Amino acid sequence: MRMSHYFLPTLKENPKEAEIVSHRLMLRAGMIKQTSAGIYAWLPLGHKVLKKIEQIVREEQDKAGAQELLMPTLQSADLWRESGRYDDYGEEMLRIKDRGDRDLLYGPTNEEMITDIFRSSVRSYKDLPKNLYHIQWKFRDEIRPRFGVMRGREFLMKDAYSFDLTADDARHAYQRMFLAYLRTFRRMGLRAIPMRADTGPIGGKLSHEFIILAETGESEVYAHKDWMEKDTTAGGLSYDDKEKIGEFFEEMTSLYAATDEMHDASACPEGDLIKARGIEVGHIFYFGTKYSEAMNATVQNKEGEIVPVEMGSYGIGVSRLVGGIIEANHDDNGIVWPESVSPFDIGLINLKPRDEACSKACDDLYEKLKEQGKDVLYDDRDTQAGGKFADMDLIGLPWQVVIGPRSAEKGMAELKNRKTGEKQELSLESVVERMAA
Ligand code: P5A
Repeated sequence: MRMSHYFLPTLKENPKEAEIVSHRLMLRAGMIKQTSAGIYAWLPLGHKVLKKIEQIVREEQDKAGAQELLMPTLQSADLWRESGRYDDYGEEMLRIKDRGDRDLLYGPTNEEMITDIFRSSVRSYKDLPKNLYHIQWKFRDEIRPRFGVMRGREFLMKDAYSFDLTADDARHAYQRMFLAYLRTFRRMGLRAIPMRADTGPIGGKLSHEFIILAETGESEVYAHKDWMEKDTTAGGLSYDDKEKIGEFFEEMTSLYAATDEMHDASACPEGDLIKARGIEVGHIFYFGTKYSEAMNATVQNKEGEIVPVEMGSYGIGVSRLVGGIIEANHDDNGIVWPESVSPFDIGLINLKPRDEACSKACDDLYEKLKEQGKDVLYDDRDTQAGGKFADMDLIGLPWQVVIGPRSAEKGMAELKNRKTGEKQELSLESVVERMAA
């Protein structure tokens, strides 16, 4: 993408309304624009990151055996009357009337709708287990939307729902998602700690929040210090290995970590305990038959009895993750994207577009890198070098390639690693080789 054509409205000054670094940087890097309180338009650069995160979430859900579908944002209030949550959910729910005076709502979550989809077609234990998910916009009329996309009113969530015959099977479904979540967050370069959590309006008894530590986090959390080094990827562990997944879950949950509401200091020696602030990027629930009983979602078991299905639900804050990843990856000059979610692979800076040889070298390199399948943001604007460096650092692509008239003459370029700041003089061919590797 040529920057001279790209819609990238960067800002030099810090916007006054932004209280935390990720919000400031997202506005300054031209990633988002607020359209109403807690509601954002995703501009091209922000949209690319959102889609990358969404894709990692999707791939890891699919690997864990969940199946993607897509439910609407608008829901009928009647479903929520069946579960009893229409009145319980309170002011956070955006209620709408259609022209026929029927009550609708903009979904804050989809337990009721998925339970309705399930009950309308599944009859037998032979159809179980199932895990269905979608990645869809949600609306919660938060009293205090703040910190940009971190606590929005409209936000993108991945929500999965598991259906099982027995409580034991449901616990296994929960453990698989637990593992899938750890793998998902690691792929984004995040250390997310699973913490025992309160179930709130979703309900049930067993619940974990996945928390990344950050000074700007909204909640107070407690964790054993060993979490800072713990390997949470469970490499080699197969989703078919039920027993090992159970053991992995036991191992992970035996190391202490809890949110404020669930904290019990007697469960962890004071000297080993870390008290910190955290950002909740995911939340999983096992709530058994809460919805299936209320909404009559039943199957026939092996003995021919009709029983309510055992359910769980599993959320990831996809749009919140964009902010969360920036909180964990930035410096004084801007964002430092992990490669897996970076909006482009490489930023190419042409220091002097009016210089014919310099532009030729840049244009050639741009084409070669694209041939290698690299996504390149090419700063071909006829503007001051200082501003180009600043913009490129601000938007945080992992690699920068800089070419000026002098280096072009020698067939050389400067390759900079955004994270370490390390710079290297390389021939143009070596740049292509290095980037392709
Ligand atoms: C689990 C999936 C649920 O809604 N029902 C379906 C369950 N859980 S949750 O914890 O309430 O939300 C899941 C994740 O969504 C993100 N999130 C938000 N992101 C941005 N702005 C918000 N206002 C917001 N509220 C929730 C969080 O990452 C949360 O873990």
